[in-house]
Amino acid sequence: MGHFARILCAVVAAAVLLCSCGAQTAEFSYDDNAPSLAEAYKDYFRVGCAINTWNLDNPDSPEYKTILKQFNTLVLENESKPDAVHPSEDTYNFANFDKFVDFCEENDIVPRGHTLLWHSQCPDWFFKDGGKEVSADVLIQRIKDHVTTIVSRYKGRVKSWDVVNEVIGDDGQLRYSNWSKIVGDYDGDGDKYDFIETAFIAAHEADPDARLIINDYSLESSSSKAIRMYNAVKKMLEDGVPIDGIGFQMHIGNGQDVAAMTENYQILARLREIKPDLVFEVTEMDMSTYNQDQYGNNIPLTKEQEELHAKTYIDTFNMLMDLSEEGLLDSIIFWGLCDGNSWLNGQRDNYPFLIAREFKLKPEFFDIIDLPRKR
Ligand code: 9MR
Repeated sequence: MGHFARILCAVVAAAVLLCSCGAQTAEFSYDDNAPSLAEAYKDYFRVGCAINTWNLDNPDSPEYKTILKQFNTLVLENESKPDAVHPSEDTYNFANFDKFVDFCEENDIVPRGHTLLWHSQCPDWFFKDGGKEVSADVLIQRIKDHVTTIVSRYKGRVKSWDVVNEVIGDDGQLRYSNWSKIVGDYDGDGDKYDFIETAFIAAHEADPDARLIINDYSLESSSSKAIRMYNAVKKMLEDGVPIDGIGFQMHIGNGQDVAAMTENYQILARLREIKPDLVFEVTEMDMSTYNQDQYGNNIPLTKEQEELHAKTYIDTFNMLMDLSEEGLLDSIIFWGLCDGNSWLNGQRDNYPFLIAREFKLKPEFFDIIDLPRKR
């Protein structure tokens, strides 16, 4: 090797060393030299998080810089739900949703819509008519108007919608809600999926290119719930309902059984026998780590718990990359920006994410960043 080539090799080696050291020494998720989750997983899936529009107010803030650095898909945590967008029959509030979609477009980020119909955070006016319970006919019309108005407004812009959220109950049956009770078996075909079908058909008519998702929790952790969802979606697909995919919320726990999750994903993957291009999205991921002493005081995680958290995340991300390689998954979303922003913090502190409070990077963040390169 000539003198010049040797110098060149040394310079390149030094630069590589500097870059990798820089990444490992990055302290915060918004640091210039911090590696990016979205970048690390670009060959597998988009990586996103749930935000609130106040996170977009200050371009110098850690949350704003973290969003741009780490994520390439986003969803609103609360501001695109029925109570926020459609508080009374004649009132739509689109200001925050508009601000969110504009921000995403300006920054090449894919926005999701969460959620068109839900039993929770849903105003009561939907179900009332002059003080009485509304009729099925009127409620069907209200569902159509609600879905059509919102989806048409963001036609071609919001690429993926949670059309309905949490319609399967914890008992494995269709959830009993005002929607299922009032609309009931409207078409007389023996099932009560009619409110769901109405919402999907209206969403598809409003934006034929949008991805329409049926979203729920515990699909990954409960085989009975996965089977119930399988049966419901199978019936609706056979009836021609335009469902494009399943949303797995993935509110999981430290030490979650990843082998069981893999099996539950495969139960729902069998829907591809009916719809070959059916997709999955991970829509609300977090990994809870409640930690209290016997007196109910918050205490820090032990080293063993932290290691278990890292291992469970590694196994989970390997499973998610497998699903991506099967062509089933192209988007995962964390339900919050960092530990301090999670809905799981209440009376008890929680540490569910890869990014800690104050946007500090945990060691497991780097494990997850390194994973795709190791496959
Ligand atoms: O994170 C949301 C929290 O701020 C709200 O108070 C709560 C109200 O129900 O909804 C939370 O988000 C939920 C999501 O919309 C649907 N799946 C479960 C999420 C966590 O509860």
